[in-house]
Amino acid sequence: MTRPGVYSIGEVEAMTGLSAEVLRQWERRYGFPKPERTPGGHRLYREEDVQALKVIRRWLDEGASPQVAIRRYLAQEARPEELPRELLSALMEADLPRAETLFRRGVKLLGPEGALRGLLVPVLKEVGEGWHRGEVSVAQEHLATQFLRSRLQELLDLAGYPRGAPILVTTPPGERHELGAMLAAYYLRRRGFPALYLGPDTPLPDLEGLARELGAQAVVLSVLLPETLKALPEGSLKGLAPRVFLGGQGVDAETAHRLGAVYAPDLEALLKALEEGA
Ligand code: B12
Repeated sequence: MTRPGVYSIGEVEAMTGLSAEVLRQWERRYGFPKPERTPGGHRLYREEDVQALKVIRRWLDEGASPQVAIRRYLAQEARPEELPRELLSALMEADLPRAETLFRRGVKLLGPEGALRGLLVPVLKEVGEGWHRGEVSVAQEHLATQFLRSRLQELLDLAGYPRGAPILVTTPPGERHELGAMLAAYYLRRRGFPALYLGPDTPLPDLEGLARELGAQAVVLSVLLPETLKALPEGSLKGLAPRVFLGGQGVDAETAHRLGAVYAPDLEALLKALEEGA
């Protein structure tokens, strides 16, 4: 006899159609479900386990493998503090459906900006740092960065296209780190600024030409590698657009000033400067 809401393995078998043998095997292999034990060692499953197993059973019937179905379920249930670690592990295992589920859960729990700050940026940094240390292969880094870049692009597209004189957002020539620029474009669009993200590594004459053609109100450059700015002559960013902003970890106020641009220490400061200039 079991307590209400608590079930023996036989009862679970009857309710879910999953055999006792399968339930024990999953527990050994995947650590799920994890029943309590009676003093005599008998397994006791909770109501949540039964509900979870019913969902997983449905996915198996639809053709998923047990491993995929269990991981997908656990991803759906992950707590906010577990999300970065779980997302990183899904990306390192090239399990993109699980990564997708985790990212969507992050957006649901933390909101789009919270998911960018608290999930996407930390995971991207962790992957990049792993690559810099030689612990993550180029192929793994590409797959993970591509996935994260696409999620950011998706949010950028959903942020709409505010009207008005555009703000061109890119990175300086030679700078391939592009997530900072995409993040800046996203923040601007969310605040109603017509930011256009051009992709990274834009030659300055082309940038100036496009800015003139579109009547851009500003150019915003994200800089991670200080070397990309070193070779540029004094005042060389000044004429790109009526206002030129530089931000990111590879630039400081002095360098920005030397090049004829305004230094934005962070995204809030950039928004404020643009609002004031409007
Ligand atoms: C991911 C990453 C990569 C990826 C880039 C993928 C991509 N498509 O973007 C890969 C693996 C390809 C890569 C390559 C390289 N990388 Co790298 N990379 C990183 C890493 C881990 C994260 C950078 C990133 O994208 N961050 C995401 C952004 C959103 O976060 P953030 O930079 O902190 O930005 C915040 C603020 O700065 C601000 N911000 C950003 N941009 C802007 C713009 C404005 C206007 C404003 C207001 C604010 C703002 O907002 C963000 C939110 O808080 C950093 C290390 C680190 N911990 O930062 C190294 C790092 C930047 N890389 C570095 C280097 C050296 C390289 C390589 C040269 C290595 C090599 N030998 O090939 C290449 C160069 C590529 C190139 N030519 O650009 C160095 C730079 C050192 C230096 N000071 O020169 C770092 C610091 C690593 C290190 N510890 O040595 N890298």
